[in-house]
Amino acid sequence: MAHVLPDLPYPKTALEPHISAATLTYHHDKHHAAYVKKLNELVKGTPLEDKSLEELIKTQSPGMVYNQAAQAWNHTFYWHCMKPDDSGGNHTPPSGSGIEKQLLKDFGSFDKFKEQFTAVAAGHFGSGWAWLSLGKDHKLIVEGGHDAFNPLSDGREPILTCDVWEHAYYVDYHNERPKYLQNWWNLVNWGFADKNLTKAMNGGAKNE
Ligand code: MN3
Repeated sequence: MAHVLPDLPYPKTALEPHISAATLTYHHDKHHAAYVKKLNELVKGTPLEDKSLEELIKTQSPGMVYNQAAQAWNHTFYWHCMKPDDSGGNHTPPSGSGIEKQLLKDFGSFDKFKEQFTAVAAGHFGSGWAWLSLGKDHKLIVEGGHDAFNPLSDGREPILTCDVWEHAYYVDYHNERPKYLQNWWNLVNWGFADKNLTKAMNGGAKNE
C-alpha cells in the first residue's frame, strides 16, 4: 500500500493571519507531498513497501528512507499541532487538563516550558524540528531535532512539534524565525497535545 498525502485538517486560510494560505499551499501541497512521493518511490518493490511510517521511523537508520518517512509523519503531526486562532486570546492549555498538569510538574510553570521550547526552536541551527516529547520515565522534555529527526527513533513519544525548516515561515516572515515562533504559539492545538499525552501515558501516540 502506497503512502498517501493526508489533507490538511482545516482550510488553507484557517491559520491566518499567523500562517498564510500561501505558506500552507507550498508547505503541504509541495513540500509534504514531495516527501510522501519520494518515500513511495524509494520503498516500491522492497521489503519496506508495506511498513507503516511509524515502523520505518523506529527501525531505519538515518538515511533516505528514514528522512522521507519521518518528514511525511512529522508534517501530518505538525498540521494537527495547530488550529485556527479562535480561542479569544487565551493560548494556554485548558485549566485542569492533563497536559497542563504535566507541564507544571515537569517544567515548574507553563511560561518556563514556553520559554524553553521557544529557545530550542529559535536556537536550532539549520533545518529541523522543536519537540515536546514524553520519555519512558513519563517525564516531558523539550528537544531539538536535526533535519527529519523524530523522537520515536529514541523511544520517546511525540506530544507537540514546531517545524523550524525555513520553508515553514519564509514566505510570511522571511528570515525572522523568532517572529514566526511568537505567532505560532497563537495556533497551538492544546486539545491535540492533551490527547497525545494521554495516549503516550498509555503506551504510545498515534498520528491520526
Ligand atoms: Mn516542513
